[in-house]
Amino acid sequence: MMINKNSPLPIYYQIEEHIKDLIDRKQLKPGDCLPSEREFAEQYQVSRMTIRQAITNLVNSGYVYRIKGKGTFVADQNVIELKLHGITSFTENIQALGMTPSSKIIEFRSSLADKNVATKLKINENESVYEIQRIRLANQIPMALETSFLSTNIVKNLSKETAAHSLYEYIQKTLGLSLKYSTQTIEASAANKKESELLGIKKGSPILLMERITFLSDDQPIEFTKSIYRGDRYKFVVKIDQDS
Ligand code: 16G
Repeated sequence: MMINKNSPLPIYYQIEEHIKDLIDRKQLKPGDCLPSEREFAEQYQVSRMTIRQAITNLVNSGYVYRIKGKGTFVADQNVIELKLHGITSFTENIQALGMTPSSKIIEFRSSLADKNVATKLKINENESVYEIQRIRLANQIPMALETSFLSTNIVKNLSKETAAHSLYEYIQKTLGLSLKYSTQTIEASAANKKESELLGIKKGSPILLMERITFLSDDQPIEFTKSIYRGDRYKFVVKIDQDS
């Protein structure tokens, strides 16, 4: 692509528009990694500062996102419509939409339940729990950050490999437990620095904060999850019955 250095349009803007064009025409597809700043600078014969400005603007407009230490990727512009009736896992939801789910484990450990976690799981304070924090991705794009607490007495022998795959599949298929119902709250918030970095969004971006407790048929809580979902990616659908 030719950059017109005599144009009244700033060079970073011309580059920005060119990359947008490649994304809109699907020459760069969601999940694709962009060339590095250095490569771009060589390609366009401009400084790395100029490239950085163009990419920062693309990040801010949601066209691309950065993952620390990895690079810059083309964002999927799709918004996920998630039905809130029925207990479905992240893995199932993403697969049902024809996308590929994956997880990046930030934390996997057994710890002692603090007061809040103990109350939510109806166990004693300082009882042992699994604490799992995962970035949940769809087609390699970070969608949510989930922190789950599960009692080690009920969910036995949980491994990091299992957590990297599907927790609900393990609970239901391997342990043979059936999930009966969940209670869930949803509230609006803004991403802090750490959350924005993990999710590849701008600090202060809208997020949805969710807390879910899932119960077995004997009203025993099995999981307490605090989640952060990207506000630009999720839309929730609720079925409302006349007589409920
Ligand atoms: C959903 C649940 C989460 C659960 C996860 C299990 C919310 C809002 N929803 O995302 O509590 O831990 O599914 O998914 O938190 P997995 O079976 O794919 O691990």
